[in-house]
Amino acid sequence: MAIRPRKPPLFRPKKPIGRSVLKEHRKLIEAIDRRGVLRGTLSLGALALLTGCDVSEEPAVQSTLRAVSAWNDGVQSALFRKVHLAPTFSPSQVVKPPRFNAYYDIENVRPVDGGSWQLELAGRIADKRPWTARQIYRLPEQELIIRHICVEGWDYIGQWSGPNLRAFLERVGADLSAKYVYFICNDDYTESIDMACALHPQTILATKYAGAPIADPFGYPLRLRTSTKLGYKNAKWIRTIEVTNDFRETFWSKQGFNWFAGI
Ligand SMILES: Nc1nc2c(c(=O)[nH]1)N[C@H]1C(S)=C(S)[C@@H](COP(=O)(O)O)O[C@H]1N2
Ligand SMILES: [Mo]
Repeated sequence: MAIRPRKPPLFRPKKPIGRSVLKEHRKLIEAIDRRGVLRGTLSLGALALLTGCDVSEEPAVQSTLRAVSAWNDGVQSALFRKVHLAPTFSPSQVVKPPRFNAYYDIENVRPVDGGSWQLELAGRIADKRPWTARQIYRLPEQELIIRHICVEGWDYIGQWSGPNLRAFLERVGADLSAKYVYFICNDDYTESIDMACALHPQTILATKYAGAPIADPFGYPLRLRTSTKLGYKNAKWIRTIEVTNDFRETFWSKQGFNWFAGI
């Protein structure tokens, strides 16, 4: 699928991604190269995604996006099966507060009332009883200190914790052989991930940032944090989780951005 944004470029990069991203992903880049996936223009784009090189220029961001899309989803899935762990960092590197982004400005965030909020479950899940925030916050937590990479060309290291998504899906009797996990959000944003990403050991339903409940702009009471996808796959203010075999376009994929958006 080629990227054809219907509107003028939405993203205006503010800060180039550091060279360290290149170092962190060197092994992965080499692994991909060995299998001959990166060729010609594709290699430039794919490397740009993983390295963040040259994404300080808007045309470069666009070409990166185009290349990401050209990077066949099936190939990406095949690579993923090797289970690459994303690099993790130390607490001293964590940016506080996290850096905000949404398809609207921070002033327009509508906070979710954690007291009345419920997580709804849909699709191929045996136990669809809704969850309160209190119930979710009582589940065992996993902490991830990982880099968030937005296609706008900026990144930051964040410290997220909350229940492991795989453990949660197992607990509610989700069909783990289904293809997709969808997230419908309180702001009517939608995102979905492939099941391999949902089951990845570094994918969590985040409830906390730097040890405290996530603040309103960053997805309170519940958001996704996956270490293997671009920023926009990390749905904030989750209202419904659905497990399904049906592919549906999501908020950004409808606008031409790559649906897979990761490794
Ligand atoms: N519900 C919802 N989730 C969302 C978005 C959004 O607009 N609505 N924006 C996405 C984008 S583009 C990014 S980069 C990250 C930003 O997360 P942060 O504000 O915690 O850094 O959230 C993602 N999740
Ligand atoms: Mo983003």
